[in-house]
Amino acid sequence: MMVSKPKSELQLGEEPLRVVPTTLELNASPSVVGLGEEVTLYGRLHISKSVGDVNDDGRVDLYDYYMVCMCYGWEEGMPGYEWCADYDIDEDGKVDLYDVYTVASYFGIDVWGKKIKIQRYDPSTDSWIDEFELKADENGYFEVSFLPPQEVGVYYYRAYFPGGTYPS
Ligand SMILES: [Ca+2]
Ligand SMILES: [Ca+2]
Repeated sequence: MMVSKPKSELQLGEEPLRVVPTTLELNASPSVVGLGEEVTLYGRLHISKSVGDVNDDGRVDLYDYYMVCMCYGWEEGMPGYEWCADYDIDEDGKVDLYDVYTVASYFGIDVWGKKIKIQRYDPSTDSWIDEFELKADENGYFEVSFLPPQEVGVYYYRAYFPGGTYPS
């Protein structure tokens, strides 16, 4: 009988995060498997909004840039400003060059394009080793099925999301 136990743990990158995954869940099914049986690790990545991601879809792309440019010059009190308020990124009451610049400087962030690493704990070296790399779908779900090591034991896995880095 082999025991495979999941461990859900979130590690953030060393750089200050600009795209912040708020939680990363990891589950295993089944959590106890016999020799030769597959186990499925699955989970979900929840992210918080990145600066400049005005429509909150995890990407700072042309859409965000276009929307801010569409509202360029609009100020509080002008007719239709309510519609543009979401694009006033620094919330100073006007959509101006600063807001356009902010989107431009975060342009290219794509949290769904980032790979989630599934790592296994190696007690002999007291470290986590990479087992799989996968991407979450547009709703944040990810899943991988595999054959665990063919030795009786307890295995710990975690999902690791490399911290958001600023596109250079
Ligand atoms: Ca977006
Ligand atoms: Ca503004």
